[in-house]
Amino acid sequence: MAELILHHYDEAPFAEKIRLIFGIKNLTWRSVIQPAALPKPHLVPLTGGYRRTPVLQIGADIYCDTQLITAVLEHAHPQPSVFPDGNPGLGYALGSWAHGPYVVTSVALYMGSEDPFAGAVDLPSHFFEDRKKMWKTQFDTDSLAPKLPGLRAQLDAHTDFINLQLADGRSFLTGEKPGLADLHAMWDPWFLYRFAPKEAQRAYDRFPRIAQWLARLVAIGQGTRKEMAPDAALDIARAASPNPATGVDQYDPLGIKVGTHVCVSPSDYAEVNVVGELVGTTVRSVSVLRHDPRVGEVVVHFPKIGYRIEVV
Ligand SMILES: N[C@@H](CCC(=O)N[C@@H](CS)C(=O)NCC(=O)O)C(=O)O
Repeated sequence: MAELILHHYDEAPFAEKIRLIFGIKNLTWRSVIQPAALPKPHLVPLTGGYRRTPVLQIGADIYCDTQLITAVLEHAHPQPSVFPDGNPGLGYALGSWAHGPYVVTSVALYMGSEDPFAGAVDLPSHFFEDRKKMWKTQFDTDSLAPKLPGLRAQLDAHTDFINLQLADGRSFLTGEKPGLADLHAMWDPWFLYRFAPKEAQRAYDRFPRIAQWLARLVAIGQGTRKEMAPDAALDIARAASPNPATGVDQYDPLGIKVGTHVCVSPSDYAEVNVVGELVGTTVRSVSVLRHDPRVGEVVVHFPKIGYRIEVV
């Protein structure tokens, strides 16, 4: 198998999920640092416009979104599993909670906080403006101030789910081993401690088990990480051929034939039309072939959940 190349930046909480999966599975991977805000000239040739973080590259196959990246890694490296309790369906389904209301609440708290640069994070100066635009389908940053108490109440109710799981003294949410449920749930404290420390203190100080659990997760480490220059990753894509196409899933309800031009876009935030030829679907994913002057032929894979797929 070609090397695992993760396009990310260190402050990205969604990327931390995948870095910790590398840690749980003790994998060796290449790290390509991409900018935290647009423009992303070394990412877009691979993805066709998708700008979110992280993206996993394996040769000329490009996997977008942590839902799909997790499934790819779990399939290729089943042990140790990210479902130590033997409940993969529940683990994946929890992503719809985490990536929706749970994450959006914390991001809105951060964007609405008085000093959204209070944390010791290394971010470009246009980061805030970039995120204001990116999150506009979920909330209007300029009118968040009066909503902060309500958002804090929402966050506390979500946090209580974590407390309920940890209440019996277990090390991780589903038992003594870490798994995807932990990675979904840790997003918000991991993010808020870095980006909005005062909000984090307010939310988590009274629950010592949260900080202890977070420390156990961070201690897993990232596996073996080796840096790679962005141009080298683009060269690897150009030199490689995508995996053979799988064709359309026999039960696929979309009714789109292989070879049809489609556009795929996130349907929640950071919408963008990634256009290509449909080469395959599975019950949970869609794959499109693109031709790019810098990287040649690449296949970009997306999960179906959270993405719109339309004929163009
Ligand atoms: N559903 C996506 C969400 C990814 C996401 O929103 N990532 C944040 C960073 S942690 C992002 O893309 N921010 C904008 C950017 O990096 O350009 C996933 O699970 O991968």
